[in-house]
Amino acid sequence: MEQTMRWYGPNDPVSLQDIRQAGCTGVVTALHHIAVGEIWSTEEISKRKAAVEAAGLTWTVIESLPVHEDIKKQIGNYRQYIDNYKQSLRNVAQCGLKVVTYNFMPILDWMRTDISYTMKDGSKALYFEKAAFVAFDLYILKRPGAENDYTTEQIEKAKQRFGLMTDEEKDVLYTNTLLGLPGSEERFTEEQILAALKTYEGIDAQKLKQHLFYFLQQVVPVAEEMGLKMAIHPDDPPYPILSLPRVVSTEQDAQELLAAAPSPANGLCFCTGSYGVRADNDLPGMVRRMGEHIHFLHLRNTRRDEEGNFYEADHLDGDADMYEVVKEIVTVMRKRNISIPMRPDHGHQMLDDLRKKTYPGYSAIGRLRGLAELRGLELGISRSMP
Ligand code: DNO
Repeated sequence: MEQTMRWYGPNDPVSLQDIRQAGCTGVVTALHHIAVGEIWSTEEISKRKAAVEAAGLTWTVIESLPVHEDIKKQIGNYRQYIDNYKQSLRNVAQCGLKVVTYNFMPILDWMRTDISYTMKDGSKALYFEKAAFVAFDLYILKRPGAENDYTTEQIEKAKQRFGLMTDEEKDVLYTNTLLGLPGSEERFTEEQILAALKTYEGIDAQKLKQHLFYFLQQVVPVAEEMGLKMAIHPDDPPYPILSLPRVVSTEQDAQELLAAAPSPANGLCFCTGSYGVRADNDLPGMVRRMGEHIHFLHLRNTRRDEEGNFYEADHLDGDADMYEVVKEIVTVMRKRNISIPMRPDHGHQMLDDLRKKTYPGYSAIGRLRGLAELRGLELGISRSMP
């Protein structure tokens, strides 16, 4: 696998040099300063590329080229935004980039309730706690109709959980859920998110899928012509939240979207952490069956329980059998005769990271640990495979 780390750009407290010292040959990054929907110009892309290359690293994978909300809803200026997207694709290809990561999650990107969940060894992890999330939905956001989405037992647990929270904890929960994560492009107040949710009324999973397929049918031919690979990131967590449909959560979802615009350019960002939260996703089997279309890998592990809580475990220790997953990846790479770009997704805050402020999940040492373990795993597997 081609080893990379995500770099948020010049303001990222983790420097390009740190990333190089971790053993990466490249970074994945995005032009976060360009508003969603606007065209990425070749000047801006080249500037970022030069900065990366000056540090002795390469930039071939974009994460993310975000999809405007109007495209997901097919309202307003969505045709214009699709044209802009196509132009951005042409521009990034012209600058020599190869893979474009994006997602199709409505309004919000990934979601956690706690970004400093203390592990037994004192390191901090990201955590999704169901009762806290339900409490947020029912008692902080006060989303109309929210109670219909949960069982009586879940509501009871959330009520108890909320009753025990201090005001400060409530604030932190709100920040984590709606503001904290860099994946989300937008910053919401309660009123804004309620208004945004309203704009999805009438858009169910089937409709959102149609919109995704239409988008793919529009942009994939351009990507193919330009020699680019599109890589859709799955939903995180992989199920509907706040009544919003989510349509990239299972193997069937992935198979359908690949079939909707058949092309070598239409592919996946295979994120073991996101798909792996569902017990019904067979990760090694997914790599075996869809390996041709995996253009980018996020390797990370989670540990889930029956209540729907999950925390981000060490990379080799969680519900995903990382040995089996990497074995399948090595097989796919041999068959395709390529090295797929990979990043150790997220990492614990540990050692000196604990005294630093980095983007949640993107500490230097935690990711370095994940990367080192994954690199060793791959080497061991490929050396022992005939
Ligand atoms: C979280 C990330 C996601 C991802 C986007 C891709 O750590 O994996 O935010 O970048 O969903 O579009």
